[in-house]
Amino acid sequence: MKVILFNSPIYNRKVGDIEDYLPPFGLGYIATILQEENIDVKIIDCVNDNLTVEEIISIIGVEEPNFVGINIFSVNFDLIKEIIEKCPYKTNFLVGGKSTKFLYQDIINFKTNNSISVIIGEGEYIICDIVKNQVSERTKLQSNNRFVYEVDKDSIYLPQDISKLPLNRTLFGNRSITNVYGKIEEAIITSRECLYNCAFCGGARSLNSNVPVRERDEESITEELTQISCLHPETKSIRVLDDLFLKNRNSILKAIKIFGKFNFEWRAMAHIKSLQGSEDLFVSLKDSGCRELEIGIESGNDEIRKMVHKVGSVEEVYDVITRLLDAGINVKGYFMYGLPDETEKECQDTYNLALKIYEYSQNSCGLFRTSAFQFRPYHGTELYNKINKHISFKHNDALDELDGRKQFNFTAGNFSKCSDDAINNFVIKTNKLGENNEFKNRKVPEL
Ligand code: B12
Ligand code: SF4
Repeated sequence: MKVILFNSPIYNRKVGDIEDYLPPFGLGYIATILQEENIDVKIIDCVNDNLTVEEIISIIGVEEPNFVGINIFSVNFDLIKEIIEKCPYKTNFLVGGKSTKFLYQDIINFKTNNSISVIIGEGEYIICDIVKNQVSERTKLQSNNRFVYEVDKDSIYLPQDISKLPLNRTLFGNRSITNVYGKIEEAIITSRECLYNCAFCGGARSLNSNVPVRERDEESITEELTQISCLHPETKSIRVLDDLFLKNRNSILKAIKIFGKFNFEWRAMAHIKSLQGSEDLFVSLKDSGCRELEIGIESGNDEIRKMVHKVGSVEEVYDVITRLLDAGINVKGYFMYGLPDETEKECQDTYNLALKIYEYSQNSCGLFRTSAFQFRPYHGTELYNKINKHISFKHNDALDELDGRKQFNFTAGNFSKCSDDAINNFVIKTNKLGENNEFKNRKVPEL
């Protein structure tokens, strides 16, 4: 039995200048469990390896896998359809990822004689039984050689305790990334599902209420960090990719304790409301190695923030972030422009907030940098449903001047009250804010 898992391509062409990409963790967890079951499995990362549809299909022809697993996103739906429909070789397709919940009806209609199994939810346990043809739960939908499985809170295939899930990082090959601070970095995931409910996000709680939020315990995270130190001793920094590592005061204390045992610098996603009230811990957080927190600020206008259910007011955002900067913790702020019916004035409010924080950071110990996007409606999200029309994605070449960000510059159109040029300008000038602040040249205090 042979399985190939493809981290799906996001471009429909070769890209000239290769950027740094994170390895596909979801596929890593799946491949690890398949390996433990003695199934021959490999991961091919089409994004990192810059593979075209034709190249992917020819790999399937050469390797002759019994199963081809592939993840699908809103932005690359058409590419996955093309791969599956154009593949002339006999195999069985497995399609997974966050968006399958809203796309499965379309996926099972792809035109191919090969079988297609769509997995909604977490794939590592069910995939073993699919491959061995011994699934013990009913399909959500089945017709001819099309199968839809759903792994929700009632499924025996849901990993209830994610502290016990193994991840064989050697499956990713040597993928260390040098971060913006010049440190060799590995990423980890410490939780699944999110507590928050942002109207633009496929991970929002209201869309995933049939799957519980789960976190890894201290021992499990410590073990993974120890493994990283052994496997990649050159690693100097850890990036925590999930949203809940610092979800409240207790988890901040847990983070300080875990990283206190290592010599790593670390960076993590965080939320204003999760940090508020724990400002007294910021210095200890910094002392444990916390170099940077990445915060989804999104908008600098309170009405827009309410509309997208972003918790915390503009004032609270400013307060918490300036306190972090005072404590010497750097902040990366994410911003979004072009939300449905957003006006130029509302976009300007967002830019003004970014600018105000940036100006504050000029005289603080911590640095501030930015990452700005054009809003994109992802299938199934509240804003997607509000827009309620057929959406297709294409690359926005107008943003190509921004270094290292092409992988994120997709657009599905403009749903705001601003012109395309205005949105592009806001995205470009907000991204450049971070660059302008001599970020890379300034002597950042070493920990
Ligand atoms: C961290 C993250 C990233 C990171 C790292 C992703 C990675 N390489 O692992 C980065 C920044 C690289 C990233 C990139 C993108 N991301 Co992202 N990302 C996330 C985030 C916050 C967490 C994902 C995660 O790691 N979860 C933990 C792992 C273990 O779970 P998982 O990846 O979902 O995989 C599990 C299941 O989904 C399933 N599964 C996944 N793939 C497959 C495949 C098969 C065959 C099977 C059977 C099962 C299966 O089983 C896995 C194990 O349980 C989610 C939001 C969220 N809360 O989930 C968004 C999210 C998944 N991303 C999203 C998007 C759109 C993207 C991009 C397309 C953005 C872009 N460039 O335009 C790219 C895709 C690039 C690519 N091909 O990898 C959307 C997807 C929505 C949608 N409808 O498409 C989400 C939901 C966020 C959002 N804003 O709505 N992302
Ligand atoms: S954007 Fe982040 S905080 Fe908001 S729902 Fe999605 S994963 Fe949660």
